[in-house]
Amino acid sequence: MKDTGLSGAKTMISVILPTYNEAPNIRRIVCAVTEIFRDEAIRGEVIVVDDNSPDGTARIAAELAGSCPVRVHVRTSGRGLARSIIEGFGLAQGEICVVMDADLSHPVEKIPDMIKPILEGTCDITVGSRYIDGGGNVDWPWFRRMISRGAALLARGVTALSDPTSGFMAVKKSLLQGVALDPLGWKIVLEVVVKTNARVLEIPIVFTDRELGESKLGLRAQVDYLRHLGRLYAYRYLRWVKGSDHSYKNKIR
Ligand SMILES: Nc1nc2c(ncn2[C@@H]2O[C@H](COP(=O)(O)OP(=O)(O)OP(=O)(O)O)[C@@H](O)[C@H]2O)c(=O)[nH]1
Ligand SMILES: [Mg+2]
Repeated sequence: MKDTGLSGAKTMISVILPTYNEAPNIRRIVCAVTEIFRDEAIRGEVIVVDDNSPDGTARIAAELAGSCPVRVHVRTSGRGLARSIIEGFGLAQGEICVVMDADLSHPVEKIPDMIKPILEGTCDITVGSRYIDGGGNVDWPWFRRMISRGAALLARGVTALSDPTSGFMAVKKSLLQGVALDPLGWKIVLEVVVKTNARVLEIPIVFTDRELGESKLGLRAQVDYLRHLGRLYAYRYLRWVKGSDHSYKNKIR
């Protein structure tokens, strides 16, 4: 067992996996996260929040409960990625919540790097970034890269995050208490970072395009992103103008 400084820590970690039709990936991701818990002596749980996927994702995840520390929550109304993650926060027993995609695009081996700075008190949130030294994208088509860069540029006015559309984050759960999170759209990382105005540290990650299953990112998601950004700009600047928030962009390290 590696000594990462995490072993012996009493802090519990909840890894939230939102899923919709991830039958080809769910077993691999839950087992991979469980292995990281074991190798790094992390006291952790996995919470699968499934939007009643017709492909049986929830059933497969539930079958793993005998061998992995996994709980499955099936939602039956109001399908939505951000909604699912917000419900996952509510179900989490851990003091730190890690949010990641279930399609193996986010590197599970980075979980220790994501939680360590929070355990050490260096920051309250970590965000996996493809756009800092050591980060990157593998097998991503040029148009996806372009959309990602464009989306980051549009968010510049509300956050200094280099990769605001990243879906990989770790957050101290106590930070979310009393914060009204908007379930619109897909970008819960951006929502949490802007609304909590917390100390954020970016961790380099290499994002790998999904090998199995289908993307759920369509035109609707892009339109929702713009609507979401509009709401975040209004939120940030109204507070700033009213003087209730002096720094309209939180510091990113
Ligand atoms: N609960 C829930 N999860 C969802 C929903 N849509 C997507 N997801 C999950 O959210 C994560 C990210 O969705 P993806 O389809 O991978 O989106 P993406 O990474 O932008 O696009 P691709 O990797 O190209 O598929 C995956 O784990 C999905 O299964 C949804 O409506 N509800
Ligand atoms: Mg994906």
